[in-house]
Amino acid sequence: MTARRGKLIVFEGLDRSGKSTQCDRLVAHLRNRGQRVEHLRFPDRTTPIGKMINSYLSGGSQQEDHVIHLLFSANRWELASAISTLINDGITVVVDRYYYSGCVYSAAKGVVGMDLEWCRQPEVGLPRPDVCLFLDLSAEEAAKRGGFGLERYEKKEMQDRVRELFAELREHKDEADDIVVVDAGCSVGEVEEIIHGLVDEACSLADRSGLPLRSVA
Ligand code: T5A
Ligand code: NA
Repeated sequence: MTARRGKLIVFEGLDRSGKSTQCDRLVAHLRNRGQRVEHLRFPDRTTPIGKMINSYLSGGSQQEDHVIHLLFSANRWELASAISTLINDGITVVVDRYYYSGCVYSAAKGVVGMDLEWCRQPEVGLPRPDVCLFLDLSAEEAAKRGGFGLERYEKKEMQDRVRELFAELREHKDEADDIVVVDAGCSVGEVEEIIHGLVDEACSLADRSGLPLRSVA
């Protein structure tokens, strides 16, 4: 019998839905259970490309819309083979935002020709998650968790469009199978409990099927 591969678990959702909070908790929980886990986040602001993205998001520099879209995607491709290697070595990878954000935030800008389908193309071939936990929070609940920060996309009009496009992406034939919607409006502990159950289910399904790590199709 070959050793079990690690799993690719992604957190997505609107701003302030609790992605980073729940990522940290899941990583700690899996490590407590003795699993080997790597914690990643996109954008990864530490690489040269990530530094360009950080400067763009914080308003320190401008980028043409197609260019910044491709930089976000390139920032994932920089780590793609490392992610595959970790998973094939039996290490589970938990990721805070992934290509789903990549598609919807760029498409939300309304640039002619940059629709969801166009934005999705550079992501094809990336490691495909075993499960994407979409933390769903109403605009009202999100507003209670504090106002917008200073980063480029933290504006109401943009956020409303992002919300609509996430809903559209969840209907896409490939993403529909991978995305699980989690009600992120309850307490941190309650959301965490729900996530543990969903992660256990997705991981045991992957183990039972013996499916190798797939690619975004
Ligand atoms: N982007 C990203 C692109 O355009 N293209 C891409 O390809 C990618 C990957 C930066 C921006 O880049 C864009 C999207 C973004 O605009 P980021 O750095 O991930 O992305 O964004 P952040 O601003 O760091 O994260 P968010 O604002 O989205 O917040 P989180 O991580 O969802 O929420 P979290 O955990 O920090 O919690 C927010 C607050 O709520 C509280 C927390 O304590 C915190 O104060 N909280 C709760 N309160 C009550 N009940 C709960 N259940 C709570 N859970 C958390
Ligand atoms: Na975050």
